[in-house]
Amino acid sequence: MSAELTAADAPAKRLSDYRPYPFTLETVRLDFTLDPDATEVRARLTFSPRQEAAALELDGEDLELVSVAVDGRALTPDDYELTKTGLTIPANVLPSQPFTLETVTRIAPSKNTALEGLYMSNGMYCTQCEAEGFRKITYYPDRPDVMARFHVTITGDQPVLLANGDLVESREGYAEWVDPWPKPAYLFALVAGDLRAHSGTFTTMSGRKVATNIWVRPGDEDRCDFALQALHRSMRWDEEAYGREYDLDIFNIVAVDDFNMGAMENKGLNIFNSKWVLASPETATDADYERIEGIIAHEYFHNWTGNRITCRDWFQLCLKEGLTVYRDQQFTGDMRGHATKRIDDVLSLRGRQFREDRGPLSHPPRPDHYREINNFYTATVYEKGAEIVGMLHRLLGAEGYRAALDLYFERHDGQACTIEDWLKVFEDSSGRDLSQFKRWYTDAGTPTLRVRDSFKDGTYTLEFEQETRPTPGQSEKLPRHIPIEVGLLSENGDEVLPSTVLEMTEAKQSFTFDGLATRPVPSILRDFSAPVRLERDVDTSELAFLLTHDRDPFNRWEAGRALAQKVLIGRVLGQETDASFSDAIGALLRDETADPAFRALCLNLPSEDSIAQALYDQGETPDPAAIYAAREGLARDLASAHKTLLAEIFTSTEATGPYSSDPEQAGPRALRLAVLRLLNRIDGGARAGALFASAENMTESLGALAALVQTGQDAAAMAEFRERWQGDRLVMDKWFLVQLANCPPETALERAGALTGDPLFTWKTPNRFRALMAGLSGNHAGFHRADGASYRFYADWLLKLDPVNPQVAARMSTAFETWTRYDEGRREKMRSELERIAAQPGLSRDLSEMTQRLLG
Ligand code: 0A1
Ligand code: ZN
Repeated sequence: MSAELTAADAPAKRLSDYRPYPFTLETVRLDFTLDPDATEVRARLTFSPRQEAAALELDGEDLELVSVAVDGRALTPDDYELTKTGLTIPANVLPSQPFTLETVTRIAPSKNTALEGLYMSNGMYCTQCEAEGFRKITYYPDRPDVMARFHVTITGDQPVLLANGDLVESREGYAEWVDPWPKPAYLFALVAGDLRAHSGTFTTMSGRKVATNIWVRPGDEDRCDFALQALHRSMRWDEEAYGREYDLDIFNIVAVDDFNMGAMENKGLNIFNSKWVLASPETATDADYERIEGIIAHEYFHNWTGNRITCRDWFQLCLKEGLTVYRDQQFTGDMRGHATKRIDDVLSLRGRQFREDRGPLSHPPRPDHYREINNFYTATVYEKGAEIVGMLHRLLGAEGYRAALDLYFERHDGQACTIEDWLKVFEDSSGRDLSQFKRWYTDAGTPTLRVRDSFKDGTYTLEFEQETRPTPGQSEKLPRHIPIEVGLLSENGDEVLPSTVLEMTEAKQSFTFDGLATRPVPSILRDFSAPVRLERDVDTSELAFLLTHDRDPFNRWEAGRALAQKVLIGRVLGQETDASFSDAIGALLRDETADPAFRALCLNLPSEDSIAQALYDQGETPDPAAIYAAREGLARDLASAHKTLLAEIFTSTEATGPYSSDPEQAGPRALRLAVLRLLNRIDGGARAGALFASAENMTESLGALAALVQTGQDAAAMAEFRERWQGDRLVMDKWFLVQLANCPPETALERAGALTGDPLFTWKTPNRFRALMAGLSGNHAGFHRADGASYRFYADWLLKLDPVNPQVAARMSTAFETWTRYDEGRREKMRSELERIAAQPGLSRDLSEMTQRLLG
């Protein structure tokens, strides 16, 4: 069991230790005979040596080895070395010519609760092999730079038997799949079960017909069409935006209920957490629809950025993830509007990645060491990785970016690549030197960008200074190459300098703009052109001016956000605050020309966690209860100040006609719910109650429920919701989450405790565990109660989950990543919980590494 290996005995892997594999793997034949307790895997691997006298090292974990043969000759245990982590056949036992290794192994998918390798979910077999799960299926060089063509047979009594590639033979109880594209083992997939397909056809740009299927459990067929259409939109978009065509005759997506992550891009056979496939208006929210479309796109886009061109080693993870996230962000922007998409993405970047970067888990997008790679599927690798691609796009322009990507696909198709290969493509296609830019990949930490400005004799000067704090293991930081998009506005709001990208490369650098009649108002870091923390002394009137006049929608929103943050921090610290934020909100509420989704984003107050972070960044110690009170107080004051306008908007945004998740309907609905959240503070939950009673879609139903929970008067609605949806696992996840994330903080822990006793709390299902625990940790003041009781409760559950599913336990431990932000009392309490976890005998490598890093 890998759980017995603790971080203490697992040495860190280092990028600098990379060595190519000494064999070429020519062909792979796998024969599966399925059985819940004893699945037999017969593997025939043909290797040809690339070096003289190299031993054959194969990874393997939790496998029962039945037999090993080389070129048909059975080996005895004296011929090889078998350990907990693999099988080694010494060079003297191997031919110096190409040879075939045949192994037979047995595994027990029904006992696999870690959900890595081959496991079972509701009677269905499925696999998860990224990053290192294939070694739990058979002995194999489980590393992404070993790519091979797979030929797979499945024998089993399930009606549907799926694997990667194209189906070449099938009869009852048997299927044979051949994948013509060489791939690393992490992209292998197998699914077997009683499944139903929702099917379609996609005709590619060269006229080939591709069969598309969404496979689900019986009964879920009517919730698949949105995902199928999203897949077709993604396929078309990748042809149009990147010239990338699909390359097999079939594309399958399978939905499973037990899944550690969101979804997985296995070649031709994507496997999805059912949460990100199944959608109907009654059960999915507008936000779910948008996420489903985005994740379907993400996994599909991996076909080129990840599968056709993969990573040389796991240190390069952001090569495929950063680029693919960037591509899915572009896609969603094209489908649903770029301005709101950018704001959503920046909110999530700051909420997750900046938070990660500011604490003990900070690491470079391309780390140079790790113990457990599963712990590096992080916001830094994904979201910051995407920001870096976005900066390259901005620096090179649309045409330059497309030329670089064309060269990337042309030069590296079929290869396992590095960040160096990627940057070289940009250098070669643009003629630019990107050696300084590369620091974005190799350095951890979020740079702070300080700005000062001055105006004299018609010349306006912007003076920038960048600084990055030390991060774990990296104390000295050199300046980065930062694209700063700016525009200048005149005092009546006209743009006197349209958007321009300034390139900062020095620690301190000034830019001047001549020939101006009056002092302009700067709009800096438009469209959030770089993942930095901007620091500038701006007065509230200038922010209010930008909120009204900026042409750049991101910076308009950003000005409103900065205003809100200023007011909130002022309230937390007991300082005088002025009325400019409330006035600006009033102006926005009256501005019917503004996009409703945009207005909704402006009305949403910064989260308690982000206020805590802002205080910490300013050198203050955040007090969770004071933050909660300040935010509630501001919401109440805004509601009182604008109650008539808000009530009018609440009425006028009521949707008519059948539900659609399109932005045309989702935008006004988002605005309506944002307004409801404010009015709810002064109407005693009256509107929320009425909306809950009349709602016909999950967006409104859940929005109303969240508002009721916030008032503490939700008992009847909660019971009714549970009664109606108890048979629906996805909706019940929402039920668990919504009450904990939104309830008054003093009730959160008690509620969480009671919910763990609910028979529907099936904690071994990752989605259910996450719903409850993320609900609690998302209740900022409830999680950070001063007595530390929530910390203890949370840590107890991590310890309980760890032996069952270490990967999820480790990911959930990030609730503690902000422990250094708080006062001594809370810090000590969190630290002692982390130490208690770290000291647990038999702790998994996953959670052990996380607690050690968290403790620094
Ligand atoms: N590559 C997938 C995410 C993923 C990563 C790891 C997994 O198991 C440890 C599962 C999925 C993606 O980016 O969507
Ligand atoms: Zn991905």
